[in-house]
Formats: sequence, C-alpha cells, structure tokens
Amino acid sequence: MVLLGAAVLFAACDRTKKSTTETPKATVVLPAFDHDSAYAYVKAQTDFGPRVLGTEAHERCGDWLATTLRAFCDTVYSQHFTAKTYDGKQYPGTNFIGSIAPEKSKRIVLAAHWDSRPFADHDPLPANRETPIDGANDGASGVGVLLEVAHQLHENQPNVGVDIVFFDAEDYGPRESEHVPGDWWGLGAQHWAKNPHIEGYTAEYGILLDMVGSPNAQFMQEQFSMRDAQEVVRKVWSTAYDLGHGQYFQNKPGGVITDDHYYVNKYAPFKMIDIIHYDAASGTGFDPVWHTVNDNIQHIDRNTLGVVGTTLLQVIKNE
Ligand code: AHN
Ligand code: ZN
Repeated sequence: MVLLGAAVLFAACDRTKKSTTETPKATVVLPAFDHDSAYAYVKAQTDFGPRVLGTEAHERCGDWLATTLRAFCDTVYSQHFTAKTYDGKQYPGTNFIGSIAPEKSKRIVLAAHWDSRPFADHDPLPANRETPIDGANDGASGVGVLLEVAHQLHENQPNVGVDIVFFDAEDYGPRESEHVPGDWWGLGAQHWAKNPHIEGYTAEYGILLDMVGSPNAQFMQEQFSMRDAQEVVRKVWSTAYDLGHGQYFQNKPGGVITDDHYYVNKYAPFKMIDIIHYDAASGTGFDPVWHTVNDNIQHIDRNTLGVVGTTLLQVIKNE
C-alpha cells in the first residue's frame, strides 16, 4: 500500500511537471524539423572518422559539408586559413559559410564547429587519452541540426537573411594536463571574426550550437552569452519554453565557456550566444562523454536534436 501510494504520488508529480514545462499547449504549432534527417547528418559526419586537422577524414568531410550546404543555400563560401596550433604546428583550415536570402540586410548567424578533437584527454581510461574522438556531440551535433535547419529554410524562405557558419579548428586546444597560455581554442572563429567572408559583414545577432545531441540535455544560460547578449538569450529561452521545451532550456545560469562565440563577441561587430549542454555534476561542466572516446553516434538522441532545431526555426520565424 505504501509502495502503491508512492507510485501514485510520483506519477502525480511527474504529470504536474510535464504540464508546465513539456507538453505543448494545444495552440502551439511546432515548425517542421525532421529529427531523423538531422541525425543522419550527424552520422554522415562521424562516418568519415575523427575530423581532426591534417587528416583525410577532415578533408573529405569538409568537401561533403560544402556540397551539402550548396543544396540548401544561395551562396556558399569556403574560407581557407592556416591554423597555427599550440604545439607549434600549422594545418590548413576551412570555415564554411552558407548564405540564405543573401539580398536581405537583416541577418542572423547560426554557427557550430565541424572539426573534432585530436585526443580524448578526458577519457577515464589513460590508454584512450591519445585517441582522436568522433565528436558526435562535440561538433557534429550542432552541424547536423544546422544542416536540417538550412534544409527547412530552403523549403520555407525566412523573412530575414540567415548565414550558416561552420567553424574549423575549434577543438585543437592543449590537453588538460598541459598548461600553454594563449588563445588556442576557436581558431576558425577567431579567423572569421577578424576576417569576415564579406568585407564589413555584420548581423543582428548569432547563435552558436555546441553539444546539442545528448539524451535529456540541459541548456543553461552560459555566462559570456548573458554578459554580451542577454536579450538574445532571453528570446531563445522563452521561445523554447513556449514550444514546450522548458525541460531542456532551463532558466538557470550555466558555465563560463571560452567557445567560438567568445571570439566572435571579442572581434566581430555583433554578439553571439552559445547553446551548450551544461552538467554541473559531471566534474567538467559538460556532459560525461566530453573529450572521451565515448562521444560517438551511440550517444546521440534525435529528440534533443529536434528540440534545438525547432527552437531555432521558431526564433527565425518570429523575426
Ligand atoms: C574549454 O573548455 C577550454 N573550451 C570549451 C570549448 C569547447 C571544447 N567546446 C567544445 N569543445
Ligand atoms: Zn571539444
């Protein structure tokens, strides 16, 4: 009887929670976003193997990204640069920019990084710590969501211009055990922010996606985003809430993260926020597979990709 009582109580609590944050109201129409398609785009990237600077997998995935973007965007730019990494090496890097409705002056940037980390320095097993990672979540998830967003915007032209930006060379920062002063993360974003694909380019604002594919991900309000573009954070989080995605987009402060958006905010003439999975309990602040060999396609949940994709499409529709 006690057990049954507890079960009923639990179910009641669960229902209350759902009705306030999860179940869309009858009037809410979710924008079309095919989470299976987004998932297939994530898998297509990880199928190349780790997209580490200087490797054939990296080059082949880059070619595929440009081709795929061309199917959905009016203009695609491949911006080549030299990535000078913390270990004294130099690699060819490429940022891809896909423009939708390039004639429109009011523009929104949607971004993610497409390279993957050369070493799993946070793996619990020391033997794995030099292994390059698939970066299914750390990299490919954001790109997969944005390719499907581009696909949907191609079917249904937005009222604003949209630029989809895939940054290279985000994740070649020093290992956790190394201490190398300098700005070694976000090399592609630093290059683009200082050298935009069009001279004098600017946008209303930008939204960066990073690690948007874990099951039941939680997106807290990242603190550089709040410092630099609080009104954009509020707009995105309240849009997600209105769609019934309040369980994912939580109105709570997240980490302080030196991600690609940090460099855009430092060097470009507009501000960018970061939608990034935050897990205060994991020890790293990110999800438990972060920078481990377990950041692979098995870890990706289509529902999370769908939540992020529909939120972005609704934000754009509201502009
Ligand atoms: C650091 O924690 C130094 N950078 C977070 C940026 C990052 C790495 N995003 C994905 N991988
Ligand atoms: Zn990373």
